[in-house]
Amino acid sequence: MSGDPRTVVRKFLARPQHEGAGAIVRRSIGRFELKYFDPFLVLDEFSVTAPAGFPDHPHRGFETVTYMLQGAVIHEDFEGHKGTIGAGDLQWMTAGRGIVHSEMPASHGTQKGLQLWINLSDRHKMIEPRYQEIASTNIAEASEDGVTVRIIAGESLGIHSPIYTRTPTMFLDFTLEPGAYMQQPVPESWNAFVYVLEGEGVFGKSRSSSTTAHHLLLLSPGDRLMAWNKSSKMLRFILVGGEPIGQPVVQWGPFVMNTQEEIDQTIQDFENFENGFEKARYWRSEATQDQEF
Ligand code: FJE
Ligand code: FE
Repeated sequence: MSGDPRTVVRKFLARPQHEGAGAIVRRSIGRFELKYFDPFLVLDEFSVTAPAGFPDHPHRGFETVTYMLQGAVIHEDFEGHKGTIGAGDLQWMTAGRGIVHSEMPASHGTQKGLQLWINLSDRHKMIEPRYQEIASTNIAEASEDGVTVRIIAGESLGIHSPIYTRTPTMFLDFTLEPGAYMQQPVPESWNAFVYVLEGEGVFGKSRSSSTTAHHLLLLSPGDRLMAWNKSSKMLRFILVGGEPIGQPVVQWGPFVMNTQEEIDQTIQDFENFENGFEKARYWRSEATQDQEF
């Protein structure tokens, strides 16, 4: 038996705003009008040009997914984990009980990407931090009838991503040639959205109006998404879905817990270098040291 296709229920344009140290983000999820789309806390399309960036800062209680679109960022954390995330590369970071890191441009020019924050359920908020990294060349890609999909998380066209998602999540990067049509199953009970990166597309119903870059579309319940490229240019968008956690969310900047008490405890842990923040006491990123305060 087949359910109903998903339709567009809300549409947001993500306008540029300042974040971090001189960085610019187009924030769709996580802004005032859309604080939380369970399990998603933040979706930023970011743009950084040196010396701007995201210098040393902590995280606890969720995952950050960084997917580069242009250029590269260097990340380094207080465990000594360091690397470059280049165009098309993926970093799936489970902050768990605590990470302190910096995310800075790797070279001259403008570096662009997407960063998605995925909440963790109460059982997983304090797990050990973990990274899953995939270089662009190793991200599985499938093509069919003018549709190309890069499988970041979840499954499409019979291909499974190796990424382990603590909170069940799918993350697909679609490119549709002019005239192409796609249909993608999405688990019925999940929350799902589309974020358009390039071109213009028609989503949900064939007769609906088209959507251009930097727009977020929240989708109704349903078992699949349909999309059309009726334009003469390439259409690129991401389709992301996740199983709702259904728990209270208390956020204080980079800390996301279930209760105010847990947030107070987290701030104390961070200030006292305890419960996962031990290594923050003497650590400064090389990127920050280089600035010689
Ligand atoms: C953060 C402000 C921030 N979006 N997109 C406050 F800017 C950040 C932060 C980021 C970020 C980093 C990258 Cl590489 C891409 C981003 C926000 O680092 F974590 C808090 N708390
Ligand atoms: Fe960060």
